[in-house]
Amino acid sequence: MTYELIFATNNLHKLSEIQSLIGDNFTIKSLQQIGCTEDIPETAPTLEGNALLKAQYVFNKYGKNCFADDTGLEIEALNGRPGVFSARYATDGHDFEANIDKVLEELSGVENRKARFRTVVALIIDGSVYYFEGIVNGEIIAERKGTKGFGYDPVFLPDGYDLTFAEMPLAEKNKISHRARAVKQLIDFLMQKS
Ligand code: ITT
Repeated sequence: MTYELIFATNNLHKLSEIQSLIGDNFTIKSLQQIGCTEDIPETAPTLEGNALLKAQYVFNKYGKNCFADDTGLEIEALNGRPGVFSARYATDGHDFEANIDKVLEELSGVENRKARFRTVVALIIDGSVYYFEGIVNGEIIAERKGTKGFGYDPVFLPDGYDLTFAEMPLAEKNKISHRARAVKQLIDFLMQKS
């Protein structure tokens, strides 16, 4: 059976990442494909809350099964910041360069560089809510390396690798990333249902 699911995101990088992770059993549609052009507010204080807000919005308005994710970069020496504020850490918008600058500045002279990306996926099927989580541990390096990916990728070095997420081919990042891990759990769950 083929599942149709809406992925409640406007981030095309994430859509293509997830599309390449999900096989033929699932047809994933973007917000754009269902004609949803609103910017869904992400006002919750946690990743779980924001993921649910986005999924709930689509489910309520369009009556379609859907999932949404929210991701944060959690830096140990900054008490988990930028966390739920990762997208708008330096400014109101999604200014990746300014966000990286702010993090590097805050970590300047700080020895503990430990950080992790954490993704939470909220899935709504027929009104029931399910959560999935994926984590990748690593560290924040002092200068940008690489041009692939997005967000904080140029300064994130995953544990056990000597390439940042921005230096790795997408296929490589997809094998180990926070989102990949959360989506893998989502897929395993859906497989059991199908
Ligand atoms: P949507 O809300 O439309 O899904 P978004 O860009 O806000 O897109 P997230 O809330 O999932 O995406 O992520 C928040 C921020 O965390 C994002 O803007 C990036 O700065 C950062 N981020 C998320 N995933 C990342 C990744 O794989 N690599 C680097 N940075 C990432």
